[in-house]
Amino acid sequence: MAQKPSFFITTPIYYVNAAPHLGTAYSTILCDVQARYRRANGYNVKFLTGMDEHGEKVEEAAEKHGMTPQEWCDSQAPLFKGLWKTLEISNDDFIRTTEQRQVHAVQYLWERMKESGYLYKGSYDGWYCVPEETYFTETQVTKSDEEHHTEGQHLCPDCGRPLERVQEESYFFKLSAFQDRLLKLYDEHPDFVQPDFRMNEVRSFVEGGLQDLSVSRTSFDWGIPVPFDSKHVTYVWFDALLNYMTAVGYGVDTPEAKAELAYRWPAQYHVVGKDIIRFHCVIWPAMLMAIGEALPEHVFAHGFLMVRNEKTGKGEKMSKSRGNAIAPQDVIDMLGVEGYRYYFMTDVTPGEDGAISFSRMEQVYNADLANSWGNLVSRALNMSAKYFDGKTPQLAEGWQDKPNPLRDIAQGIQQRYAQHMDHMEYVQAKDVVMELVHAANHYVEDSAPWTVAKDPARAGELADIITNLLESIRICAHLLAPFMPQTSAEVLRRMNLADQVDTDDQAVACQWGGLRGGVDVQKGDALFPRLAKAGK
Ligand code: ME8
Repeated sequence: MAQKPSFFITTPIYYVNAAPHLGTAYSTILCDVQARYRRANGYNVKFLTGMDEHGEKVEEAAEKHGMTPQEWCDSQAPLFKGLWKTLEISNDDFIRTTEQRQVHAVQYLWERMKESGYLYKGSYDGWYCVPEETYFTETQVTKSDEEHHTEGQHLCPDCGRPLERVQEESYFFKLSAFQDRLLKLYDEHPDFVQPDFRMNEVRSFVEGGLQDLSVSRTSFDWGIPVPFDSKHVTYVWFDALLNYMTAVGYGVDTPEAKAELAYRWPAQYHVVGKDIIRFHCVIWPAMLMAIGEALPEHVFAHGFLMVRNEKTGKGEKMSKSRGNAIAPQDVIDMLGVEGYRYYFMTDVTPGEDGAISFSRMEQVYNADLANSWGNLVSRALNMSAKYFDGKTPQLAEGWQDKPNPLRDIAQGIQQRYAQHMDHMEYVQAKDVVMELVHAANHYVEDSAPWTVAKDPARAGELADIITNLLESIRICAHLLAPFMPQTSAEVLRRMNLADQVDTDDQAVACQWGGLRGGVDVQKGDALFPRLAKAGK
């Protein structure tokens, strides 16, 4: 049997300087929805996430907590893994950069880099931002100082926090040699960076000229040792970016690992926040070019979650220091996990910065989930149970060919939805599904089954109405499954269709006609009880 096509998708690996938060959860759920969607469409998915454990920032966090860096990282792993489990993240692997597989792969990379001729020893004298783990040149810093009128302490041009002066022996990666090749890559693969407006940002950065990159540190030791020069440890980003290949067997000399790498690499998607776009769209492809490896197909850079200030109506960057950070648990307490996933995936446009607020969460939850989707399911299942003796109606021969308004909307719905899902356009994909949900709710009103039920002569008509409703619900459950897996599974189970839950052919599953007639239905509890008022 032919092997399924591979779909390899990754989140950033998160620093363990702080617990996971709404932002990191956002990137992770974005990937999870895509991973689930691809599994339902016949792909053999590898969905990778993990933790970025080296570097000064993590070392400092450990010190602050009176632990060794390794103890600190070990203490944080359960927090990440726990939140991902709670949020129904279906990752197939969880990589930690302190694992032996990563140490091995990074050391293998050093040897390949040395052979490539793009590595040289020198000394770094410049600025370093520890919170961003990023180097800045004198010019970048001065320019930023002029703009922000800072005196005395130099501040990071990106995050505004104090910079560290670094003077140390270092290995350099000849990034400057890749300018033309990178520009060619962007020309030839305009969808390498998505959404497209982010590509312009990357291109103009590269057009402005590239500096060689310091890729080892000698002033501290929380990093992977350079195999041929033990005084040096690997710069945290040089280590971190490689995780994507480590997880699929890079540098391992066994037939299994080589086969895995050939099957999985290149990745289809690296999903990242806009803050780390340069690392993924400039440095990472240049590293891969240097060692002669294939480049990932797409880097998808999403915007930042902003908190809507209820007074001004404007979005503010969510941060602990502003006191406007929202903890994932607060949202889970209010919306439940499935409501949480639905809200962030369908109300925040992934490419752009998204303003979020508790009042908007409540609005979306009540309108889409409680009043529309949840209400539709409970009405239809209740009526089916009530009018058909606890069962779905018996299906008349050729029922699926009978014209009706819901069937019309359902025609080709999976294809319309897929056009958006393929490009992570989740808001638009949700709109395609909600059109059918809304139409089905209107259909209930228009066809008034409670009236039809009073007339025994109209029994056939009643069966048609309930059948059309249940069939629409079945299809919507399939299409909403990547967003709300538990709810969709529950809806299918209540209709005695548990065997359809893990379909790997969504297009077939969504064809009009998959309902089962004359089987028990369960009314069950309300899927999304209406929220009375904003939780906060
Ligand atoms: O940068 N809104 O890790 P990190 C949306 N270790 N997403 C947000 C966000 C917000 N307000 N805040 C953070 C690192 N994120 C490196 C990555 S990858 C080889 C190494 C998300 O813990 C977003 O995806 O600082 C951002 O890119 C990532 O968290 C940064 O996570």
